[in-house]
Amino acid sequence: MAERFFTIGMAGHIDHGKTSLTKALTNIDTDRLKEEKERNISIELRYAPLKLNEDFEVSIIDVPGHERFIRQMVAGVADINSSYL
Ligand SMILES: Nc1nc2c(ncn2[C@@H]2O[C@H](COP(=O)(O)OP(=O)(O)OP(=O)(O)O)[C@@H](O)[C@H]2O)c(=O)[nH]1
Ligand SMILES: [Mg+2]
Repeated sequence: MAERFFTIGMAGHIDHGKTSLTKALTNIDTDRLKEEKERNISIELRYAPLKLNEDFEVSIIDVPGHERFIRQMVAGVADINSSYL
């Protein structure tokens, strides 16, 4: 089991490549809904694990950027520990 865990909140402006960056890092497509595919937009928050080595794991939270889905965005980022900021 890894000894160090980090969380990355992939939050930001709509269409700025959050989901693309998540996919590039983890090979996980966090836009899985049919509507997300059709509109090329994130609607739900999703998690993508990234195990870097035996001791070091990252959990990426990819959240929507469109203001209409701000509740999903807040739900995703609200629990991120900000004490290191
Ligand atoms: N040219 C260019 N296009 C990019 C880049 N990153 C993403 N895109 C394109 O921009 C579009 C939106 O990318 P997404 O990764 O879905 O953007 P997002 O920030 O997750 O969008 P929302 O979750 O809807 O806020 C897609 O068509 C991507 O192919 C980049 O670095 N360069
Ligand atoms: Mg997205």
